[in-house]
Amino acid sequence: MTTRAGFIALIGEPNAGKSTLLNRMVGAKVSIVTHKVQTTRARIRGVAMEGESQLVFVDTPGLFLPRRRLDRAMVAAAWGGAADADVVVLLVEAHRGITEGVERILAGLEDMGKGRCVALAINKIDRVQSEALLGLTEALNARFDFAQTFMISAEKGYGVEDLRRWLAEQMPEGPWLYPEDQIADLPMRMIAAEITREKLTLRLHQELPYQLTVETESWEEREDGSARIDQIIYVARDGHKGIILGKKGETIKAVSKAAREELEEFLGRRVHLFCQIKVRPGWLEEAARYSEMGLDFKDGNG
Ligand SMILES: Nc1nc2c(ncn2[C@@H]2O[C@H](COP(=O)(O)OP(=O)(O)OP(=O)(O)O)[C@@H](O)[C@H]2O)c(=O)[nH]1
Ligand SMILES: [Mg+2]
Repeated sequence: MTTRAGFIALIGEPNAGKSTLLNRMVGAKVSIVTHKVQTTRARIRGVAMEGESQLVFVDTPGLFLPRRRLDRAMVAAAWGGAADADVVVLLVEAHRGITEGVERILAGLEDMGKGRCVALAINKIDRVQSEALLGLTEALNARFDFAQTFMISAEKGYGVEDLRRWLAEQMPEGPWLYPEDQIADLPMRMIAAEITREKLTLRLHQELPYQLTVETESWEEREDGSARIDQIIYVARDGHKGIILGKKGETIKAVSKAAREELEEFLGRRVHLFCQIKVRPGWLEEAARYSEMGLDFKDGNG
């Protein structure tokens, strides 16, 4: 049997459903998902097997017009993921169609040059009438030379099998890149930090989720089989600390509980999770914070 293996970058506007698709392909939640834009911050790899093909999916941050250093580093990571991939899958939201943001991404794909295999996945088809999809498919294919078009719902799973089978055929021949049973290529400490960041993002309003970062400070394996995990939530302002704590510490308590429960399910054992909030006005300009997130600090230079 000839084996195949390669990288597939999932790109698109923030909120297009890239992380949802990655998780569905992998069959486990390795990348966090929220209803808010700019959830994913770094490239996250998930591994799936399809017959003799190994598909390494690269989830990327959404592509948008960056303003801050963090935004620029995120967008650079996304384009970097696309440049390194064997196949690029562009996700476009069915109900939003060709937005300004999609136009900008198409221009970026043109700039990447010909010869790259780019597929189109119109996502969230569960949200529209099927008649609307034909027009959108035609309009997008008139704008860019896609190798193939798929209509999917990453959330409901529609069309995902077809996409996976097609991707498997596109992978170059070669040995598998990861052990057959590996599903993610992300340190556990980072997955743990991401889970806490997801719970914070789901609970906090407006800009606050974009002004914080979570790091796993220590991870201790205990004799009784449980793990003690200590995390730091960095915020930029004193007032933010109060909001995250909540009345009588209720907010942070609820966040830690939700994160701990998910971690326990993921790890299949007991977890003791301790989250501490630190006010650090300059964290968005600190190189160490970026490497913890898996981003290149220099990419954020304006
Ligand atoms: N109705 C519907 N919602 C979806 C579908 N796929 C994803 N979503 C929702 O869209 C929202 C964003 O999904 P994500 O997977 O976090 O999107 P993303 O592209 O990774 O977003 P960023 O990381 O911010 O760039 C979540 O609320 C998902 O549940 C789908 O097929 N149908
Ligand atoms: Mg994402």
